[in-house]
Amino acid sequence: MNGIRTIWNQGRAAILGWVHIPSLLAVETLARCGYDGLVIDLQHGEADLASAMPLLPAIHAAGIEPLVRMKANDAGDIGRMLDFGAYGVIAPLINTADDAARLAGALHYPPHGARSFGPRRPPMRFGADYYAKASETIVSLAMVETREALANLDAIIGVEGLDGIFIGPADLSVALGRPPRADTDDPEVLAAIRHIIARCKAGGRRVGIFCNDAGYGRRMIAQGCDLVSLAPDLTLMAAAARASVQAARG
Ligand code: 3PY
Ligand code: MG
Repeated sequence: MNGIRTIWNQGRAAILGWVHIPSLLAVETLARCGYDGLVIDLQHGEADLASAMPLLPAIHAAGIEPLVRMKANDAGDIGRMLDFGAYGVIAPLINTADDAARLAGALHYPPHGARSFGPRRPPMRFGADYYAKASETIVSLAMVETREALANLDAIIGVEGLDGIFIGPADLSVALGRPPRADTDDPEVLAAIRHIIARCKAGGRRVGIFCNDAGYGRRMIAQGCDLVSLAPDLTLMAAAARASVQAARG
């Protein structure tokens, strides 16, 4: 079973870390800080497929789930990440039910999808019969972060084979004519976020959101989110470094 799904089945929300720096040592360290999983960001982080590969088992070795945020909704790339030990997939810019169906197709073996068979790491964890249970070992979230996605929200939510929606607040803000921001309190963007959460609940789907601030993450969990990501490694490092230098200067 996937640890994130276990947390959801217990009625709790999962808290994820976010990786922009594809350093093995940094990821091994972050993986032992209490998160339920780490997301390697292939879209806006420095990792590519090759540099992400050794990070996946390192995260699993710490007892938490390795997830990836893909750089695009690409079945070939998603298949490679799954074959090498990603147990969660977040796909950006899912704007239509067709986009969502293509994502679902990339995640599941036939007859539920079109994933090609060739897992390298997952059988080490889940055994030789991985093929039969692969779908339950993976959590999957389609990112809703455009006006088009908002317009097609119920159709996207209705696609079978995905766990739910992950909200990208920066792109969503831009889509609504606001500056790109996480942790936003802009009334129109907040209304869109609340709407997405409510439609996911109504459709029986999980919902998560990218956050920086822990307090904002708590608020989002209180408003119904099943999963929040907190400040990326680079953001945490810069904030701690800035505070440290400032404190020393007095
Ligand atoms: C967004 O806020 O748009 C994201 O994709 C989070 O990284
Ligand atoms: Mg985005």
